[in-house]
Amino acid sequence: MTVSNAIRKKVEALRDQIRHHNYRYHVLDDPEIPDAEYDRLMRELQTAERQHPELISPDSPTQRVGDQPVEAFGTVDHALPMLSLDNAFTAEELRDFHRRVADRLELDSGDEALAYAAEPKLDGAAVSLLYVDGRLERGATRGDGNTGEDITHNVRTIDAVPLRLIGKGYPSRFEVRGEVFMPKAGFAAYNAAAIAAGEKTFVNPRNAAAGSLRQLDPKLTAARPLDIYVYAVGLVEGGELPDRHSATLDRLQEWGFKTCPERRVVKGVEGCLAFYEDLGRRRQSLSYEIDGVVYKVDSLAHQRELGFVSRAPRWAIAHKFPAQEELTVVRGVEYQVGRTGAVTPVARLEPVFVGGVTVSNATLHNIDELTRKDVRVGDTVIVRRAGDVIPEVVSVLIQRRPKGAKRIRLPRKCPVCGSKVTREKGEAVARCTGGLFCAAQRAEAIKHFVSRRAMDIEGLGGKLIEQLVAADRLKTVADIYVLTRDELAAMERMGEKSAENLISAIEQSKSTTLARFLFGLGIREVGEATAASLAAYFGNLDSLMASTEAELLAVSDVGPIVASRVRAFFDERHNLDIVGRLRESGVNWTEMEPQMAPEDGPLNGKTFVLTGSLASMTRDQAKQRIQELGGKVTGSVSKKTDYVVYGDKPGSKLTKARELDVVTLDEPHFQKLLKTR
Ligand code: D41
Repeated sequence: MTVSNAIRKKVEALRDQIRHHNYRYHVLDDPEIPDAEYDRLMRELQTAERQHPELISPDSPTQRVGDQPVEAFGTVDHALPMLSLDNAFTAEELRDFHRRVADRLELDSGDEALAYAAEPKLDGAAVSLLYVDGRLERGATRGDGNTGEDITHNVRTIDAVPLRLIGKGYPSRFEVRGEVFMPKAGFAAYNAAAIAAGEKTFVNPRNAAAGSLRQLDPKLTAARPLDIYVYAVGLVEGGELPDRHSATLDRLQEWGFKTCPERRVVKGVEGCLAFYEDLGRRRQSLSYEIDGVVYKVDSLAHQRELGFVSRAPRWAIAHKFPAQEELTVVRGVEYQVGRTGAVTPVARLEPVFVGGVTVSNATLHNIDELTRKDVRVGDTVIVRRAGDVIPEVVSVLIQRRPKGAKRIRLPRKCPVCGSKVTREKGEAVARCTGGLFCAAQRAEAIKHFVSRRAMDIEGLGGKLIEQLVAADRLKTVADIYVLTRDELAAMERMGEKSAENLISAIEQSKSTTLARFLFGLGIREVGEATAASLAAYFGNLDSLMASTEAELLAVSDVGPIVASRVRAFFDERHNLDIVGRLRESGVNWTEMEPQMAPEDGPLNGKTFVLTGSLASMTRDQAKQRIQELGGKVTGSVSKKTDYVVYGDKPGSKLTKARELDVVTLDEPHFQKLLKTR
């Protein structure tokens, strides 16, 4: 039975529609229709193809994961070799590169007019995609640059790889090159699922991308969250491409390929350096991992004139960021005891320069992590320090493990106070049961109390607190207010002057707010936002201390766990003593009208997170404005966050917000929100 022309036409029209929406979604990042509508179109096409299997063609949008597993990878000879890139690690090396380029082109080396195409250097796997008459014919890995592996069955499963090009004017046969990568969010989700399933995790997104492409069964690749940005063309037959690299990428984008949205054309070496600085600052907030910037002489005529040496073009260079991962050796594993008694394993390392600083300690997070990674003394490990996050041990190089290296176990007793260490069922965290008997917990509790967002006592630093705790001068936070000038001046590295300054800082801290005071007490589960809610709701400390769990539950932001923690804290005689002594010492705040009734501001029920610095107000001012309007400000982004407000140099919170699809507001939009409400 032959299929009528009408059906044939209808199926083709559906495919064109779907390709168009793929393009809007993947390439332009600007979908026209909701996902549900897209799904409906896909189902309609699937149904039609099921009824008329003879209409199925490999470039149909339904045919991404149709392929059977392959037995082995075929090899592919690259018609034009896939070149490698030279590296520059410093601005000086980049200037040398520019000078060489200018000299060869017989331009003035001070010439700042030379245009470079600048783009992030993605940390993924390089691939080549061959298109014949607009259809994906073959995908290959880079391999050694001359010969790669045939991974057609796998690249087809990547949604962002067009199976059929759109638009007009593409060459009849040409090869597009790019980087397949796993975005940070997908990488984290993949690893979390792998841990939960007891499977192997990927050490970094590059291995994740490369490993995913080297699957014999395309279904496995299809389940990996892969993406691609294309950055070059190889062989081109039966058509012409523009005479500039940047314009070529623009054309590729029109035909349905994704190119990196961060790419720019810059002028001269200074333009390159400015791009590098800017991207370096924003690196953390990008949704994918990059390890530097690539600059390419934009003019193809110039590229031809420059040619290449051995395997690398003379017209391009990779300018690397400082490595975020390095190898080093574990000298020992120790346990740190935090404010709440949490016992955290910390690796003491052979010092190593990573992410721009020298690192000699790295967290192992908790016992489960330590067990899973099986870190042992003497092991060679990968340490990672990304942005301003705490350095961590990523993994062990098992093959370099010295003989006889022993497994590390959770201590049964607290290394600081000797109390029992326990671990509750289902909890990853082990805790010292010593409470305020434990000097570590005491010192941490005091550090928290004096910290900037709590009582804000400048000059009472961590080292000094530890000394004072060890000397038994500080047993609880209440002892801070009986410290004397002479006593302080006698401590190590303290002079008369600094002792005096500290005494006056302590004096000044007495005038505070109830919210800061509550936060400073370090009640478990009571962070800054909860402390502020409690303070606003009750208005004064006595009502709060007298409240029942049921009353506490009426406070926005307070659930059963928080309510029981708060109640338990104030049921403890010892804590009441401390609070009483603090008040007697003169710690005070202005009592407020209790709100009691649920707040009703225009931002009522909305949760905000702030990141980066705003130009028009301080963070505290922003926070106050939000709270005045009934909103809440918390410290970390979760699915419950309504808005992330970002200013200059935002941190990883912005990345997180984008990953979780939380609404982000820049300063003008934030201002607007404050005003229109
Ligand atoms: O983002 C990348 N990893 C990237 C790699 C990029 N943006 N551009 C690249 N350009 C080239 C040339 C200049 C040779 C076309 C590259 C690579 N090569 C490359 N990737 C792996 C080896 C070389």
